[in-house]
Amino acid sequence: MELPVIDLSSYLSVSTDLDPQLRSLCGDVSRCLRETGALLVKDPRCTVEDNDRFIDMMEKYFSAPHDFKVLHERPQLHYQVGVTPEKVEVPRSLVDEEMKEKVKEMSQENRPHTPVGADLKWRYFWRIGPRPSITRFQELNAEPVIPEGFPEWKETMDSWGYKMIAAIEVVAEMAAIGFGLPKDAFTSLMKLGPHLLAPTGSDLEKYNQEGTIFAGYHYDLNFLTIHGRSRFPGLNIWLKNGQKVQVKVPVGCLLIQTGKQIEWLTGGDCIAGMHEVVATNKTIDAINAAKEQKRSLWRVSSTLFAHIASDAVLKPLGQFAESPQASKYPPISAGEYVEQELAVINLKGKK
Ligand SMILES: O=C(O)CCC(=O)C(=O)O
Ligand SMILES: [Fe+2]
Repeated sequence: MELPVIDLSSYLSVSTDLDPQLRSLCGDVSRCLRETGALLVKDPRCTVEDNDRFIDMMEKYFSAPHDFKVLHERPQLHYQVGVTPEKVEVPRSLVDEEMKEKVKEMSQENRPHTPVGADLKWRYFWRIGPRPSITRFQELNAEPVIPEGFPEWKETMDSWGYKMIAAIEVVAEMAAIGFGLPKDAFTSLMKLGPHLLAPTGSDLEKYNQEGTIFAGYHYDLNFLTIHGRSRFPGLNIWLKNGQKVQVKVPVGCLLIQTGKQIEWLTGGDCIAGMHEVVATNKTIDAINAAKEQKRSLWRVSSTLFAHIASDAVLKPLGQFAESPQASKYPPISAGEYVEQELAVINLKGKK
């Protein structure tokens, strides 16, 4: 199945009232998020060159020695800034009994790989956007970590991160309009959110067997996730109907996925998109090509997690408050919700 590509240019160029054509485009955005949990977009402000500059720097970082990278680990801050080494984050599908049962019922062709341990991917978390001056959730809003020897770090991270946030904000506005909510229904809750630029790094020199799991089957706990292109394939996503899709992000496009916080705000109308990252035969082909061209064998993702502000309340908005499923989504502050999820996936409470 091919996901449609939504070009954000026409929405971006309009400052006044939306014409019927743009309203219909907003309807496409909300429908796609509802029916598939994923969306491909083109944002003229996010160029291939920006994405390449970011990936180049992260390849250099991840290929640095282990002892250097662990200097940037902050377990006392729940790993919410700096690096998370491989084998720390536990995929939800390893520990969530209900999820395990659902997986058992899936058909062979759509069934995810079964994780046997923690993820093999590394990760770097870098906050994007201003922090709240007063918050009940200090760890979720901690100051960033800058590795030594990377003078271009802050500028490169911020530049890619702010562009990703800008793209998400447009999608969030269009989705709100498409759902019949006020245009700023989501974006107003995203203000001062603990957004994270969150590239993953998977060492394909060390792990290159087909079927190796870098990120086990899981959903994202945030609002919406956005990924640029990765130089190595491997991301599989599941549509709402249970169909597994190998993601191919066309050049110049960005992939958006629904996280758990949009599921909460829409009372389950949108559900958080399930996904995994594994070495497939296409990943192996890309490894061989990279070897021939003497390119880095680190698979870097250009991922950003957009969040609802920690002190804001997650609850079904507008008409979603009346939906039969609304009681499954009781009001909870986004920060409290995130802390509960972090505890399950092994990122909270480590010192
Ligand atoms: O590495 C990727 O492509 C995506 C990883 C992922 O699912 C995540 O970071 O939550
Ligand atoms: Fe994910």
